[in-house]
Amino acid sequence: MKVHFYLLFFTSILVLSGCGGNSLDSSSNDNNQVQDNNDINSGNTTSSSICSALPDPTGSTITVTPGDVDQLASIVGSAAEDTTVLLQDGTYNLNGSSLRFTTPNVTLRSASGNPEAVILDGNYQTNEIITVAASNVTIAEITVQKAYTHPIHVVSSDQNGDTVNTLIYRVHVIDPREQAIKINPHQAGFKVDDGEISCSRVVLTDAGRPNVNPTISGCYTGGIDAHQARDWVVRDNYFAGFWCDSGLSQHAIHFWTGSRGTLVERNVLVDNARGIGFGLLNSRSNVRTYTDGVCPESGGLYIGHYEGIIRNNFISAANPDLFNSAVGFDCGLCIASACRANVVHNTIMSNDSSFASIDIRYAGTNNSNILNNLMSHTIRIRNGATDNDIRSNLEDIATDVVVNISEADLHLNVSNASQAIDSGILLDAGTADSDIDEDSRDNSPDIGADEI
Ligand SMILES: [Ca+2]
Ligand SMILES: [Ca+2]
Repeated sequence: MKVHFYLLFFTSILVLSGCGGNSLDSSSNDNNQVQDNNDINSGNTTSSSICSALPDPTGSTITVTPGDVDQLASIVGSAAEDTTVLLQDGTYNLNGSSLRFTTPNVTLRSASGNPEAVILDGNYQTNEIITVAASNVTIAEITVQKAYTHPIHVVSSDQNGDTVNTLIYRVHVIDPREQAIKINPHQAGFKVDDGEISCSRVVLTDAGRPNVNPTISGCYTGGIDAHQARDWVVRDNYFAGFWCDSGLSQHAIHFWTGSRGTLVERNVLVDNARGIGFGLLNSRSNVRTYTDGVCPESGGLYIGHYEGIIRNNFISAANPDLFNSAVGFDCGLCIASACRANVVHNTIMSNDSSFASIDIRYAGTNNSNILNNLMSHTIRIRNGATDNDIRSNLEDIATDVVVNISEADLHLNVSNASQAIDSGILLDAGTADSDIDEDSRDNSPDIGADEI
C-alpha cells in the first residue's frame, strides 16, 4: 500500500496551484522540440521490456505541479529519506533555481511516467539543474533541458562522504551548454561509485548547439563525463548530436582519470564527434589510483581507466553537417591509457570519413581485448599501445553490411553480411553472452553488436 504524506505546506501549494498553470502555457515550443528529438530516436533498438516503467513508488510521496516551481528546490532539499517527489505533467521553468539532493534515498520522477510530459527547463539561466550529493537518489522519467552548465551533476560531498547507487532512468537530457551528465568526486577524496544511467536519451540538437560553451577547446560539451568513478553501468541509452562547428566535443560517454570497472552496453550513439571513451591522456594529475594491484602489468604507467567492458553498442555517423564540421567524426571507440578493458562486439559505421573506428592509444592501454568488432573504417594503434589482444575484428567494411546507417539501424543486413555472420571467435562465458537485442549468441558468434 502506498502511503501518501503531505505536509500542510505542500497541501497548501497544491491547492494554490490548482487554478494556476501559467507555466504550462509557455511550454508548447519546448514540447515540440522534445518531440522532434524523439523522432530521431527511430533507430533505438531497445525494447520496451528492457526499459519498462519504474514500479510504483514506495514510502512517502509529495506531488508537485508546475505552479509550485518556485518551491521545488526547497521541496527537494527538505525531502526526508524514502520520499518520492512526483512531478505532475507540464514545464517547470526554473528561472535560475537548482535542485540539490543532499538526503539519501530520495526519488524525483514524473507522476505520469512519461519523460516527455515533465520538463525541467533551465533556459540557460540555471547552472546545474539537478545536483545529486547523496546516495541512493533516483532521477527518473522526466526531461531536463537547457542547463547553463550540467543538467545533472553527481558529486560526493563533505556532508555525506561517498555518493553511491545513483540511478538515472528514462531521463531525457536535452541541449546542455556543457556536459549533460557530469560525475565528479569531491576534492576531499570522497568517491562517486556504483551508479547506473539507463534507458535515457542524451541529445544536443541543432537548436541547442550554438549555445554550447565555446571555452576549452571550443566545444565544451559531451554526454556523460565521469571522473574517478568506479563500477558504473551505462546501458540502453541513446546519445546524439555531440559535435560543434569548430572545436572537438567530448565523448558521448566518457569515463577517465582513474575510473574503473565501467560497463557500457547496448547503447545507440548517433552523429557524435567521439563515441565511447575509456581514458584520455597519457599523463594527468589528480587521478584515482587503487591499492589492490589492479593491472599489475601497467606498473608505473599512467592509467586513465581500469578494466571495464564496452560491448554491444551501435555507433553511427551519417550527418553531413558532422562531417563538414572542423573535426568531423573522430573516433567511435576511443581507448587511451586503458588497461584490461574488454572492447567486444560493437558496430561502428560511418558513411563518410573517420579518423578511427577504434583508436587504441598510449602504453597505458595494455592487456585489453579488442575482439569481434565490426566497423566501416580502421583500428588505429598508436603512441606505444602494446600487449593487447586485437583479433577477429572486421575493418573497412562497406556500410551496406548493416540495415540502414542513416536511421542508425546497425543490425546486420542478412543479404550483405556473410563476412560477419558466424565469423567471430567464441569469447569467455560472461563476456558478451547476448547481443544488443538481448538475443543469445550462438557458438559461432556474429561479428559486431547484432547476432542474427
Ligand atoms: Ca552466429
Ligand atoms: Ca539480434
